[in-house]
Amino acid sequence: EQWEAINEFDFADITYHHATESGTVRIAFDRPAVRNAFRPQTVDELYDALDHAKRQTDVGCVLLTGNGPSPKDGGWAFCSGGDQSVRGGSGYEYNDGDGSDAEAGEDGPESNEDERPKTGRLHILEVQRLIRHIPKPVICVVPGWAVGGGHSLHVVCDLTIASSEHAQFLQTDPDVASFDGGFGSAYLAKQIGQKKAREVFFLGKTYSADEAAEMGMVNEAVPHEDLESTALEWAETINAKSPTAIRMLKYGFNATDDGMVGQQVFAGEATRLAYMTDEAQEGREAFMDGREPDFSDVPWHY
Ligand code: 1HA
Repeated sequence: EQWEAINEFDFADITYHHATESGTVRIAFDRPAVRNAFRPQTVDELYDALDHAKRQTDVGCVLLTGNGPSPKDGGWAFCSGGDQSVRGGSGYEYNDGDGSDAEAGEDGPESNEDERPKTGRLHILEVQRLIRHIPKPVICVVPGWAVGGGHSLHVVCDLTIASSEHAQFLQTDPDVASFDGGFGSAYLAKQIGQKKAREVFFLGKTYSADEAAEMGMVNEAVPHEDLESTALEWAETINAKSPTAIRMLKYGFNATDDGMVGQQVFAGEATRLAYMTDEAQEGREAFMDGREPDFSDVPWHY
């Protein structure tokens, strides 16, 4: 078995695994009967898993995917976006025991009912930002539908690999009176061009994995049976490279589109590197010793 479950969480809507032979984790939507639509609990769990993966210093890459096929009809999905059955007046709402939470079991949402927000939530955008800022590549592995907010998640990931047979890319946001006016659309336009991105949202056509690769929003379409092994190989290739270089490159790619926050994240990493120099030691030690710092030996590099 190439995957080992990470058991310290009690997830109901996602699964979380560590590769046995490399520093890669696999986070998967696990609601295949609804094409892996996300409800608030799903988003909370996804955030926690990504945040955990972020903190693991032996993890280089994250695979984000969807489990399948559907037990109902055999259909495959990465994610079909927000669960429309729990969408209320101000966002997606926690659902109180009307049957739709039944699969969560005893330790599901009922157990922490008091902590659950009373207002609707749109916090998938926080997950988007985490994917964007996590200091390691996130590879989106698309085994089937990537739709609506699920499509936008693939857009935000660093790389996307898709099943030649089953992956389908579709933007339904305007059909359900929703709109991702951030990364889901504007960043997509950076990937595939303005005209094509407007087509994706305004016409709502369905694109195959090959078409999506041709457009430049998917890196590669591969046979379904090779999808996960190829993704794992990509991750292993990346994991063998310099962690600092990969991190600086990710933040370098982000910076131009992330404004001052992009600069801040990139600069934070530069600060970390600077703290490792003799110069930084001298600055700190001089302060602690109560003397003026002596930087006279430090070269003015050119
Ligand atoms: O835009 C945003 C946001 C923007 C800003 C800030 C936050 C945002 C957060 C979320 C979103 C969005 O995600 S809006 C877009 C929401 N998603 C959709 O509009 C997609 C709706 N689903 C579909 O169009 C289709 O189901 C499909 C293209 C994904 C698959 O079609 P297919 O293969 O024909 O299967 P289908 O029979 O339609 O679906 C299988 C089952 O999954 C159905 O349930 P069943 O009849 O078996 O009981 C279907 O109802 C269910 N299902 C699929 N997608 C969703 C869903 N149930 C709830 N929510 C879904 N999104």
